[in-house]
Amino acid sequence: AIAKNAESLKTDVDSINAQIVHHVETTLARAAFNVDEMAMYQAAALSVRDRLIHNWDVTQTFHTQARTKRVYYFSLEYLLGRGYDNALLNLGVRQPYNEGLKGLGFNMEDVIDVERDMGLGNGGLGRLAACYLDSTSTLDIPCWGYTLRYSQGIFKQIIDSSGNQVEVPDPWLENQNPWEIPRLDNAVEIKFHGEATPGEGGKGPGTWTGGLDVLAVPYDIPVPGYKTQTTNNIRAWSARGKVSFDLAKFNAGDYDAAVREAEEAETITRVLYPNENFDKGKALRLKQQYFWVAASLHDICRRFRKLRVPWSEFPDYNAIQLNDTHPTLAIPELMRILVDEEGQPWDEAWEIVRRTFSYTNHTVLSEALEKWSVPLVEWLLPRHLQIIYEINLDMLKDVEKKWPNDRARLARMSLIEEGYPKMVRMANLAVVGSHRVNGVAALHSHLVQQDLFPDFVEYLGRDHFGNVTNGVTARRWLLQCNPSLAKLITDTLGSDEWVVNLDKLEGLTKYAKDKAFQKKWAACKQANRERLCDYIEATLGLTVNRHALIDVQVKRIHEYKRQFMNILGVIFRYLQLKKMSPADRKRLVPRLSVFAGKAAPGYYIAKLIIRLCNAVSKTINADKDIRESLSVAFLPDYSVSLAEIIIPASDISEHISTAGTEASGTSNMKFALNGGLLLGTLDGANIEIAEAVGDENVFFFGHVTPDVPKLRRAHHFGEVQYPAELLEVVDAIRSGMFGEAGVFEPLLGTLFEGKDHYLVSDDFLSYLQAQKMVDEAYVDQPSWVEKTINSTARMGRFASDRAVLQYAEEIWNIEPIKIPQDA
Ligand code: 26Q
Repeated sequence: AIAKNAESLKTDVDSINAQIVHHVETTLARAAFNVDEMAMYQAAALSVRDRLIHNWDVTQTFHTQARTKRVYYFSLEYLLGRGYDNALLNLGVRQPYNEGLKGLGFNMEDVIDVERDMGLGNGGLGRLAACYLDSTSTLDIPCWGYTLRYSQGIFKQIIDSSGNQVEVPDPWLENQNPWEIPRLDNAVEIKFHGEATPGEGGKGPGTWTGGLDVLAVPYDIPVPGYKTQTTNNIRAWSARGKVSFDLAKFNAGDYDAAVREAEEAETITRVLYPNENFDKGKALRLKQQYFWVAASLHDICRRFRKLRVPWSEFPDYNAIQLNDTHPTLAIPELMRILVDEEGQPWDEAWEIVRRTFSYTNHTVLSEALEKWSVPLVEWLLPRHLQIIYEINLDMLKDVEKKWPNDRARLARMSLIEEGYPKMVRMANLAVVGSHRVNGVAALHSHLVQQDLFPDFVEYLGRDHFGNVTNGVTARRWLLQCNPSLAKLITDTLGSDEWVVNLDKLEGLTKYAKDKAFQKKWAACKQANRERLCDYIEATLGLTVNRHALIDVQVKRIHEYKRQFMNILGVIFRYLQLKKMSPADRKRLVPRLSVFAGKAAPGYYIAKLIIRLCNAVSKTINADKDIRESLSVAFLPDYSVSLAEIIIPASDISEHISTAGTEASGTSNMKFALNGGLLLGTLDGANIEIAEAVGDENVFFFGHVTPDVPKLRRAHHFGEVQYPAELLEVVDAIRSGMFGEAGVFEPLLGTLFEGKDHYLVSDDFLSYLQAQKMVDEAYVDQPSWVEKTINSTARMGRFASDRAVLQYAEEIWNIEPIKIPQDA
């Protein structure tokens, strides 16, 4: 039995103080007079860690003893952000910690603020994984995340004096991370390279010998649920060399080389690849992927063997969700374990594999679809290539039987793309190796079936494909980031049940027209606005109009997301303002345009977009005539914790991707949940958000998905008219109004000469009109506030709890299981 009444678990203020002081004096070995905010944060976090570890232990012991099915969420990214405030809220101890810290002479907000983000992800996909783990714990669904423990997470973004992005490393582990538990005794050996022989007739057990060995060391990150003891786990693998075993080298006196080889092994988990939605085919990335899935499957199979049941029951105990194609090598790896190591017949192994895996697609952009060259796979993983060939042969024979003599079809469906070199198509492998494929919003899932995998829909049937619209956790994205609004909602509804049942927000609609309520609602927004303005002043030294409408676009910088169109629109507004009389200017709604986001370090055009935003903000913010009416802020180093400041402050947020390009978007959900209205295209989850909150509460513009091919063709054939408004803006840039004009020519070039792949010129007028409608709607404040209340009230279906329950029922076949009080 685990001691439940231990001193370290008591939650009265005095006990909490004693726990913190204990960690200051022992774990940190500090004298009480030598405690700064960082030390206080660390000691407080360590006391929270003690509670998490207790709950983790109870949870894992219970799940193991109950022999329950577990879900494994394989994701190369978990963008967790900060852990401290989140853990306090989920554990229900924020209040006593607040008082405890006060008693020790510290302010809660300041202590929270010294924590570094856990930035083990790029953007949407990584943050989605973090929200889903929060939901599985909250819903009492047994789940483990598997990922890599990168020494360097997403880079820190600095903006230099010319407005360019500069990347600096993020050594997030420098200050010790209280949220991870090293499990040095659970290390796993992973091999690469070596020699492989196929099994008899292709399907018999094959062999794989030799090759470089690397150690995978697991670090466990506990994930607390909200007001439940269930604490799921994220297991993050770290690569370690095996220096002590290389006796041959030692005996040859080559100590240096032995150490160097071990060091080299550690490069596998050195750094997170900073590309989002772009595949560059680097060998080290493939090494990361195999290292990760091999270690994770080894772990899962070790746990399964202890159950002592036949392998055919593997899918009854294990569901594995593939977060995009990044973990697709898990499919041939599990085949290898079953066939080569466990002696299972091929066809039965294949059945087990397909029942175990399911695959979530996050993009239809062709440049993001993962392909690995056959020679590279053969060099790194010779046995896996043989297995992939065998899977392919089986599938193609089957397809040939169904559609005889259809060579074009075989070529399209093959797991191997012909060419020099041949390439392995990871998405095709993920589709055939899973029992279910889903997209992440209704439109996206439709495009996945219609454009990406139409042949597989015919081959595997419609039921092989489905949709699970993304969701976000209301714990972090309302309760934690917007405490004033959360309190108003709880007070108004008379209960905080909305935190775990977001549909309860619907109860706010009946106050949407209530003047007194509107006033309180607007006061929350104003306080959040001021908080963001303070932040802007502190980081950029820029003073802004604190009553301006705050218009936000924060996300990774990408051409398809069209931050370029936004900044062109800002320039247009500036030119209009310059033409007005001061009196006319005064009558307009003042604006603050906020940008933030990182560009992949090698993405030249995205970096130019950042530079243009900064150049435009420099000119506009320096213009005294305009200052009250318009200002522009590019906030450096966008992160989860910065999002927590920006999102609650926003009046309008922009989700303006070319129709059919953004799979879902998830920040759109966070903004609408926090009483911000969307300005967007008919893309991704925007469409479903409008369905939920009402068309009258969303500002839509632009062409729709079916228009896109013919518009692109028109550009190709030079049959386009550029609107005068756009040309005026382009001329302004070329005139040098925003500094050295030549710099931006390559960016401007993307609009012309048969390109404009993302249709900025086609949507620009419609975009400006939508912006005009925003200005007009904002003037009528009561009606605006009513819109924002209704928007929040109807966002219930975008809870990650709903999404996770849908996965559990439709894909994982798993049910919640509550930990009994006396466990
Ligand atoms: C692939 C190969 C090599 C190197 C890197 C990558 C790579 C890395 C990250 C490819 C894609 C990603 C991340 C993609 C991503 O974040 N997609 C977003 O996923 C969100 C959650 O579903 C959606 O809401 C967004 O629409 C989608 O863009």
